[in-house]
Amino acid sequence: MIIDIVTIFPEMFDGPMSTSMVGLAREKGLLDLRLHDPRDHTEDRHRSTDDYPYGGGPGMVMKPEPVIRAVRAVRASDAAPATVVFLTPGGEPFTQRMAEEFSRLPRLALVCGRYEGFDERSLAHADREVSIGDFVLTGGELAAMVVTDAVIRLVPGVLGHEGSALDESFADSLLEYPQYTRPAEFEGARVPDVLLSGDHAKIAAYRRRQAIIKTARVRPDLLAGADLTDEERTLVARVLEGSEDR
Ligand code: 6GU
Repeated sequence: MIIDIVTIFPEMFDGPMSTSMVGLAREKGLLDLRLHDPRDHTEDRHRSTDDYPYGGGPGMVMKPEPVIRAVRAVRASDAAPATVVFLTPGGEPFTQRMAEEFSRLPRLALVCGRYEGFDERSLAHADREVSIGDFVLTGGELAAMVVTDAVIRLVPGVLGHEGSALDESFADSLLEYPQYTRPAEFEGARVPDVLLSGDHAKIAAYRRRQAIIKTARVRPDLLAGADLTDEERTLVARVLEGSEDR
């Protein structure tokens, strides 16, 4: 998969995109990461990429020409057709479902805004506008790294164990069940006996119950999309009214 990143701070990507899973995906040739600097598409002496907002107000706005020229250059290169995503707090929320969709693309271009945002006319060149959450970052660069990480781990061959991308948080609109590793007892806290039992059906039932309890406590909003039995709905109701302990 090709991921293009359009950013005026390409050096921000050096460490995070060379480490761990993303770094490994690049070494394996499963990710071709290409950085593009809008500054290379400026013509003035100061190579400026931002300017004051028309109508006044705080901060600076990304000038349209350098951004659009960089996006055009990405679209024009014939390696593969690119889906162009502008990263902005005003975009649609990034989700696991969107990560799965992006992971099936041959080429994804992530365009990072800085300052107070993009000139509205730049956004006409976007296939999608995406935000990574309800908070404001100083720029889209960290969001681009978040999206790259979430997407690349879903590309076949990147994770060692293919199942680990499936049986996890959000796969079934549930948070993940609690995990334990050795030692079996740590500072007085024991790993639940069922996990040491070797009874796989019992373990699966225990994990599903724990995932439902955790989701009901922390993210009850997710349960609207979960496929629950009547018995599981009763469990949710008991957690929400506070009568379910464990
Ligand atoms: Cl994509 N960009 C910025 N600047 N802030 C954000 C964001 C993106 N997503 C959440 N906050």
